[in-house]
Amino acid sequence: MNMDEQKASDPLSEEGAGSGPAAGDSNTSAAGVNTADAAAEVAGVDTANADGEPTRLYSGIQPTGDIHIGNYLGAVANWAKLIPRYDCIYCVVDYHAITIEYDPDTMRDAILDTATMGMACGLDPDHCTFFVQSHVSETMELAWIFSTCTAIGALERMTQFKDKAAQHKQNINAGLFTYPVLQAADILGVKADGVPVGDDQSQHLELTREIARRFNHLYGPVFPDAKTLYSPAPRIMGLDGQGKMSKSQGNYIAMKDRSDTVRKKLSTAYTDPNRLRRSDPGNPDICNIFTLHKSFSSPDEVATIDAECRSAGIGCVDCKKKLGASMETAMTPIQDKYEDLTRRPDDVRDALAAGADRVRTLTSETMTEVRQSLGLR
Ligand code: AQP
Repeated sequence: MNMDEQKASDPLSEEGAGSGPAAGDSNTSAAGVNTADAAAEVAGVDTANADGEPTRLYSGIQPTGDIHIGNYLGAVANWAKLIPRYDCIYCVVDYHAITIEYDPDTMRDAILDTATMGMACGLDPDHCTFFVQSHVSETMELAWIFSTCTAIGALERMTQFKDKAAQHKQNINAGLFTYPVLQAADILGVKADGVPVGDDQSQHLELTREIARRFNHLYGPVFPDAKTLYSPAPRIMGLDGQGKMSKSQGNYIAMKDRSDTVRKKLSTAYTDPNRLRRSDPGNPDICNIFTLHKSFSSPDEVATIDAECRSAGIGCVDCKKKLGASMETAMTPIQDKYEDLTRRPDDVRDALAAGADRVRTLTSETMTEVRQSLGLR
């Protein structure tokens, strides 16, 4: 399958360590999509590998709904930019998705759809490894072993578990609780030493590092210390201004949404809460619409909007109209690519199968080492 080449920018900033995950300063491509360097983990958090620079990256996305612009800006767009520079392994994490209630009749389509949109967003299987989690069963074996290296107290502290348990009171299952252990097995099974994610995953990745250290301490040095890599926009807020943009909260713009839908959703989106009248000066620093401009609009337009918002030269309605136009420019080629790929589902399936073959080989090699280290075989 031939996909469009992704334009490479330097995706990891060595100086990024210390700059933190603020959604902000960006360079913007002619296509209007943010191409700024990804900042590495915040200062003070242990992230470094022995030689500092990761070589193999792993990350995943759940097939729990439409990929939205939060997933895209926080993760998937960055994954695509990292492809030319690293050995990138990306995954549709269906085993993670079954930790909440779901419909088995639609799951197969949801997995294919997530993979299709991922490819349309630039996860070109000719240049990275892209697969479905449940196609590699060796990872589950590693997850079991890791569960013996994981303190229950550490899992109890996971804020995502607390949030999901509150959202799914009728189904607080053991898989939801041990979700980060499986995530650690996904990452470490392929010995990835870099994990590009949105900032909602920081705590899970700290646990991945703890699990690796515990295993290495008990059984010998097998696993790398996986570094967290943030995109330039690691947290996109929901349109309701109530928290992060989430599939489950319905506060999102889907990558599939065409311009009419985008404009409609933007028209009611939360902005600077202190700007009550058109004549009030606004504060772009606390406006989610401005954050989106930084990801979708050109640097010149961002600078103009910043100045005009602060001086009340532009109102929120016009600001949103400009954002809608920038988003249309950036999203239309992706949507066209997605539609093209939906007409060739077997190409998508074949690419995913090839990806699973490679990951199975890598994880099998790791498991041979792991079983020997454990004294099992
Ligand atoms: N709002 C966001 N801003 C920045 N990054 C985000 N990510 C998710 N939401 C935002 C990043 O997207 C990647 C894939 O996420 P996921 O699908 O595996 O799981 P999620 O974080 O649970 O996604 P949602 O949309 O928020 O789903 P629900 O509602 O089910 O919780 C990850 O790298 C994530 O950081």
